[in-house]
Amino acid sequence: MTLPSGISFGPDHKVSLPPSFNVAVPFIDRHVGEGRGAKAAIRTASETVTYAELAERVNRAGNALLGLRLKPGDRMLMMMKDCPAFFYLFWGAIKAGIVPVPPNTLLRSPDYAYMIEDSACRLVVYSSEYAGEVGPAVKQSPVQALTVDTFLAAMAKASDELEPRLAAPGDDCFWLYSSGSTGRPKGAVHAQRDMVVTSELYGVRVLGMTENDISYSAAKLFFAFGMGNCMTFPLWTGSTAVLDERRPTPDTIFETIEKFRPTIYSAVPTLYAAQLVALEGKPRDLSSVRLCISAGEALPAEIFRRWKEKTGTVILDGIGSTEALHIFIGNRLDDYRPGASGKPVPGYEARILDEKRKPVAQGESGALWLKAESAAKYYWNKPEKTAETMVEGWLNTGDTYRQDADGYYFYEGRSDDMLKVGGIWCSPVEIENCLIGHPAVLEAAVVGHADEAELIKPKAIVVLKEARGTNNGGSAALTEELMALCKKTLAPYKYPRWVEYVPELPKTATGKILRFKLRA
Ligand code: 3UK
Repeated sequence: MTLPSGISFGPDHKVSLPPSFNVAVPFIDRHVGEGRGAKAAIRTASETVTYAELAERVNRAGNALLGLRLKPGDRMLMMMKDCPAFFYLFWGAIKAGIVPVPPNTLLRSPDYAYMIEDSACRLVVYSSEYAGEVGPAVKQSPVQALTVDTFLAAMAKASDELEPRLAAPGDDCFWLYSSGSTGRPKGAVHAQRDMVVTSELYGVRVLGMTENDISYSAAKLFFAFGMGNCMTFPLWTGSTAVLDERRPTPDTIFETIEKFRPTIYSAVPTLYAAQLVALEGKPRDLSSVRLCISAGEALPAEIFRRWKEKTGTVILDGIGSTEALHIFIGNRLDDYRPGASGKPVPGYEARILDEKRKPVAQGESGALWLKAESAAKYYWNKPEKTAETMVEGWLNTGDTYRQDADGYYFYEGRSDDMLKVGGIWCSPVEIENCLIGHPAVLEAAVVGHADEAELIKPKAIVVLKEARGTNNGGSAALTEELMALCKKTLAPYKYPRWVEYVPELPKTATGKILRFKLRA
């Protein structure tokens, strides 16, 4: 692929961008001039959007946002399902200089209320499916809120011409919220430059994506992993993205693959495991897929092996993060190792450091630090978290890693208590607080526990107020109640899959729960 005019990468993979530009131009507007106007940019079960239609609707969306009195630099929260309007809002905002913020759509109203307040956003746009959680959050604040359908009606009346708002490569472009083990979600502020870097270095140089690819991601667009694979990279290469708004299950996924015949498929390990179970019952046609990508949590070697055996396709595992924007250590089709995260993506520098922040000897494990040109600039409103995580141009990933003699990186766990469940962050503290809300519960600790596919899910260890008798007072009925309470209060994927009842929890002298003693 020839790079868009004014953009180049040096021999060290460092990007060079015009001092003043707007990233919507190379990702959206460029394609019409390059002859792709009639080509499908997006395909869904109900429509196909061409590159010419996309460019026009992005302009209308930008104008509609300006018409709602948003000004350059203002934030706009978008809780949206995977649909073409996600592209219109996201890129229309960027082209108008407005900062789009697409949160996880599985969250609950207190999370959204917090994000509305923290971001001081001027507008919330949401798919009507999420009204139950977004509605109560917007009622607590004076912010304007619209459903996507109302916004689409405003777009229809707006002009289809929009001058891009010029910015420097390092100017704020969009945010992504990421959760922490304690405290509230952190808004990672990404610059104009960042999507150019991930698309070229990982999308083109690692995946080998071209104009001829068709991408489909079961991981949703709000997740930087899905956003890269199924929006940013297709738009960068002038290829096609397939969107399915449904909750992904093996059936919906196979149906989508058979119908749209994608060449690149991405999902989190939990979905590959579920698909493998479904493939036992019924063979499916995956012949269009040239490569699969996995991220969010480590892909067990056994899932890699069984998938290859069943489908003939390799799954490329890679570690990415919200802060780095996309995958920075990854396997490649011409160089992979099952069970490993792979090797650093060209242009990204990784270091494994000991407690004194000195590099460990090869083969030893330590904290993984990363230097990335696509790294978030800072966390909004969180100078202390920023100072802890982003140090002299390096990102502290919070992961423990080891590099083998052949140069492959192996994930060895987190340095905090955070869990990845289905590839998405999950704080044990949040689940513990929910469990303590049950009248029978005195104390609770939540840790990660491997299921039959070797994937981590939350397990609760509970002390009851009446902790006497069989099973320390616990029963199957109470376990059901506790699970139901968590499913109702928290994002549904966060409920504990197992509950164990104990007479007491191991603690430090100061009363802090020793979660590591409970991980077994
Ligand atoms: C963990 C992995 C082992 C790891 C993400 C691809 O997951 C993404 O972003 P998040 O901010 O989480 C980042 C953390 O998740 N992790 C992710 N991938 C792997 N651990 N093997 C993996 N392959 O703890 C990391 O620090 O939610 C993934 C692209 C974009 C992303 N944002």
